[in-house]
Amino acid sequence: ELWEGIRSSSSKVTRRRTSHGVVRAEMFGQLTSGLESAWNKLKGEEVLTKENIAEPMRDIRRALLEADVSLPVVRRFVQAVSDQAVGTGLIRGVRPDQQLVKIVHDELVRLMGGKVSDLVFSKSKPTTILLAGLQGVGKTTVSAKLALYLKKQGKSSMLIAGDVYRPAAIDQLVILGEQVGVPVYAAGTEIKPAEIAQKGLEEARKQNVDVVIMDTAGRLQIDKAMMDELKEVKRVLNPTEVLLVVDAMTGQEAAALITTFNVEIGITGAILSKLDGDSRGGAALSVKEVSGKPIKLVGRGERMEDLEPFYPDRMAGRILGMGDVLSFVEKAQEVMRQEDAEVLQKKIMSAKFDFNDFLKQTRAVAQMGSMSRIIGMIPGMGKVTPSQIREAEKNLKVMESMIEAMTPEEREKPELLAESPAKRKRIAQDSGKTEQQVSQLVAQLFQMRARMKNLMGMMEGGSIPALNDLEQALKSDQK
Ligand SMILES: Nc1nc2c(ncn2[C@@H]2O[C@H](COP(=O)(O)OP(=O)(O)OP(=O)(O)O)[C@@H](O)[C@H]2O)c(=O)[nH]1
Ligand SMILES: [Mg+2]
Repeated sequence: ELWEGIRSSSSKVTRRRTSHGVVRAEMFGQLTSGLESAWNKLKGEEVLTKENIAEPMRDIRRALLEADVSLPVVRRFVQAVSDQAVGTGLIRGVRPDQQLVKIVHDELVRLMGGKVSDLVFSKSKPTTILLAGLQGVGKTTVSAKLALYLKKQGKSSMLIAGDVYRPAAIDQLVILGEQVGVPVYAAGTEIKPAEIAQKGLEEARKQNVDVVIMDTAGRLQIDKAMMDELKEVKRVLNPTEVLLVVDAMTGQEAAALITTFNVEIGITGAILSKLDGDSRGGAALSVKEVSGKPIKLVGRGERMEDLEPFYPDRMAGRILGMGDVLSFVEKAQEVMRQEDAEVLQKKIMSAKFDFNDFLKQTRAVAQMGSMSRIIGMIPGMGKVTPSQIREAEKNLKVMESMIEAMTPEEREKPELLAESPAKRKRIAQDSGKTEQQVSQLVAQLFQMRARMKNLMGMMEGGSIPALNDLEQALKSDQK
């Protein structure tokens, strides 16, 4: 049964929580220090190698597993980090341990979904948000927090009290609603949640609020009754967002829970609560990778203000706790990128391929042996017939004779030929070829230039004016 695993683990969670009691460790403290030992092992190393990262990678693996990140996620993560560590050269001026910090950071960001995943708002009012989750995870608190969060963004909202199993739950929401100055729609406990949703929605439309947030009842474990109720509410509310509130302390179980809820009722994302508590990081790191659903918001305390978007990069930064190293490596990377760009620029400049280069190339080809040998070495070129090869070799000779008829200046500046039909005519006469053949050769050279630019990923505009004339000439030649 799909829920079995989660059922058995929820008791584990309770145990864990009671054993930790009220002691609140620094968020991710253990993970941070676990990772630290990885960098420390690289101090004094000159480069990153397969051998010298083995030990640090074991530390990273252990730190993640101890933080309760799910095993397949840890495996993929460690693999990705090792591949990059030995696959990418060291950034100049950056120590191997610093570079590894950066690689781990970037991979953590990717693991957590990369960018922040914003709440979605519907085009027509009201946007509806359905909150679900197990008992005590913080749904009711999050409802009010979210209303306040939206209020700060200038959006009005209304809370709907959908927990009909405890009158105290309704009171709790009413009190919190008052606290944040947001209306609460409550209809008592005698009516079905789906009906409450319906009526609440009507009321919200009447009051023209921007967002409706519905709180629902939590259960100790997932059960059919809960899922059926949520499905029913979902059908009526047609929510823009279905957010599952999960307790950060439950580690990778949170990710499994999100997967189950998503399969059962379909959710749009998660809210990770109690991240200020004794959370070891497993939930934050596993959710996206395991469930495919993003964490949209995080709760970081009991106050109404303690709700914020989930920023993967900030979270990774907090986990590593090495902001200075990260910004240093980023600066070094930026310098490298600039230098690379300059080198690339120069390459493109030098790809001012002229007829001398053209000749050099054709002669190099001749030196390497006959065309047939070379073509034979190119994969997929096996079907070229001997007569086609002879044809190609003949073409090369034709080209050579035309280039030989050019003045040194014309060879260096093919534009001169592109612009001047008279010059092309002279070359044709001197080399004993037709004007069309000369035009074709010139066009070919410009095509090669363009292709080179293309190859270097630089096709930024820059059409060659002279080429237009040449194209005209080619057309009239052909006539
Ligand atoms: N430290 C901390 N406590 C939180 C956070 N969010 C909620 N809580 C506390 O967790 C407890 C349960 O919160 P509720 O909002 O009542 O949880 P719930 O999911 O509505 O619970 P049920 O309705 O009983 O299922 C309360 O004491 C909250 O103050 C958080 O981000 N950090
Ligand atoms: Mg509640």
